[in-house]
Order: sequence, then structure tokens, then C-alpha cells
Amino acid sequence: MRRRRFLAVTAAAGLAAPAAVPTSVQAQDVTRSAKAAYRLATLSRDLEQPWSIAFLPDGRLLITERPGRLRLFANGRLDRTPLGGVPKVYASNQGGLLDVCLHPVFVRNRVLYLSYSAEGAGGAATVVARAEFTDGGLRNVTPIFEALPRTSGGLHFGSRIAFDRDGLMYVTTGERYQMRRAQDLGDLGGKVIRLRDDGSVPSDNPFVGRAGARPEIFTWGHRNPQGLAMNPDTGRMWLVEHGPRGGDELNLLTSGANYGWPLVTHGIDYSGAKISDHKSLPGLQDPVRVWVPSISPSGLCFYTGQRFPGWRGSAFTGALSNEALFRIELDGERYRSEERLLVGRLPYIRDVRQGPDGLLYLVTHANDGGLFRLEPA
Ligand SMILES: [Ca+2]
Repeated sequence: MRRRRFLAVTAAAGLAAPAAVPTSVQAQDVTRSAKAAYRLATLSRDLEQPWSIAFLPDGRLLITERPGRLRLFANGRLDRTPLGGVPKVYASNQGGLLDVCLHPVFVRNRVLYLSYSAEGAGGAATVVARAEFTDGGLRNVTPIFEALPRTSGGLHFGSRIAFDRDGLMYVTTGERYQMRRAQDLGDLGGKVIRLRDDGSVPSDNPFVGRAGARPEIFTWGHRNPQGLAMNPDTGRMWLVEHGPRGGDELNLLTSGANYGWPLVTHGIDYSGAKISDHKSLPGLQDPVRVWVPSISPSGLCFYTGQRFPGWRGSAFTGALSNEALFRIELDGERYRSEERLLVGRLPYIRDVRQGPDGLLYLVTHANDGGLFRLEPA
């Protein structure tokens, strides 16, 4: 049914059918929004379920495809041959090759990180691997984190990777559709993890030395966070997470805080059953913004570029089920307002990132997924 909807939306939006050979940029009509006029440009329609984008210092883009491929987009076209050396992934349902993130000093050490779901004894879990990038492919691929315990099933892997100003790495993990895991500090599911760049645990993590708690944990009580970014104005980390039916959240992360799932939620179970009587409780961190009904937020970035002056300081997230790009204005650490861009024009925006050129890049999670760019008009 979802597949049929992809096609309907694609036809309605007048997008070109996937081309056998990547074509040059096709700019579309100008759209005027609250604070900018923009054009949507199609860069590629040849991606299979793309999940994440990272920009290399030389202007090329790395793009993950969920089935397990890492692609290069260079000189206006997608390289036909995926990069070698990508680890074997558990590509089932929501699992597969997920995020790609460069080391803060990639320009010197050529190190990047991949997140993916991998199988082992007992089932699958979200894994982060460190690797060296070469034009021949990835080398010295080393798993440095696994969101244990492994469990069966293919739902709620998270997972995004982002670095802060101190060079520490944050990883979001989903609770694998087992909601109690999010409230268990001995379990790495449904958490935000904080690590050094080699996977070791910083000594100032909030649960270091607490009996029964995993020292990798930075925050807990998350359901399925699929967007993570540092606000460059403040240095603080923000995330978006999928709630149940209703109750998607934008959260500002504070070390050691419990974000409440499933003790508090604005949503209900997919069956219609109640999950909690509470939307808020003492000792649990309230979200900055809740979306009811769900928008299924995925990808998160703070815009800092010069090309869209009216968008500076805004946070952007893709809305999978809303078929839109959300621009969120914040008032410091509080929600102020939001605007929906590209409504109905691109199905399933999975990731949104600011390029080094100050433009916004998007990928759409579909079998005929694409890479798109917003340009000022
Ligand atoms: Ca919450």
C-alpha cells in the first residue's frame, strides 16, 4: 500500500521517472515560503532506500543505502560502483546500513563512522564501526560499539551519529520495539550513547561507576531516535524521535536525563491501546516539541549557511509520514514555531543536511529514492 502511495505522490509532484543514467540538475519551479524562496533540484533518482548523507572535504558526497551499500556522488552524478569494504549488515525491515558520519578531523585522518544493524548470537543490534576512507573503499573497518543485548526482529534500530565540540561522539539507539528496554540502564537500547572517537567511554559520562548501569549511556528513555545534531550556537545536542501512534518528539539532551518512554508519552499504541496515563511526570524530561499526530521525523540539522539568510538558526527535519520538510524555529531552548516545506512533493524524506555550499540536501527513502537539493530562487 505504501508503495502505491509513493507512485501516486511521485506522479502528482510531476517528478521524472528514474533515469538509467544520472542526469544533470533539473531545477523545478520556485516556491515562496515564509522566509525564503527556493527551488527543488533533483540530483539523482538512482538510490535504493538512501538513509544518510555526509560531505567529504573535496565536495563529494557519501550516501548510505539501507540494503548495505555506500555510494559516492561526485561531479553531479552518482558513481555506479558502490564503495568496497562496507561491513555485512542485517538488511531486514528497518535494519540495514544506516548512518555515515565523518570524524571531526577527517581531513587529517580519513576516518569515518558507519551505523548499521548486524546479526550475531541472539539476534540483531545496532553497531557502530570506525573505518578509514580511501578512494578504493573502506579499510581497517572496526566495530567499536554494539547496542546490546541483541534481539530478534527488524524494528527500531535508531540510529544517528554526531560529534560535539569536544570531539565526543553521540549515537542514538532504538529500543527494538521492546519499550521496557528504554527504562533499563543495564540495556543499551532506547538510549543516547556518548563515546570517545575510538569507542572508549569518557570518564565524565553520567552513569560511570553506577552499579547495574552501562557507562556508555548519556540519556535514556528514548523510543526510536532517528535525527541527532549539535546546535552550533550552543554546543548542545538535540534529537528527534518517533513516538508510538502520535507523540513524536524533539528533545534537547541533558546528561543523565530520562526522556520518559514509555512511562510518559503523548501517543497511544498502534492497536489503539493506552500506553501511559501520563504525558509528563516529575523527574522525567519533557520534550521541547511534540507532534500529534505523528510526522515520523528523520534526520536533523541546524541551518547556519549564507544562502538562506531567513533560515539561519532554524532546525530542519524530514517528516516521513507527513511527506514534508519541517523548518523549526527555536527561541533559545524553547520551541517557537514551525513551517512545512515541500508538502506532498517528496515522499519519505529520510535525511536532511546542510552542504558546505550552504544549500540543503535531502534523500528520500524509497526503492526509487533520490538525492535532492534546495537552492535559493
Ligand atoms: Ca519522551
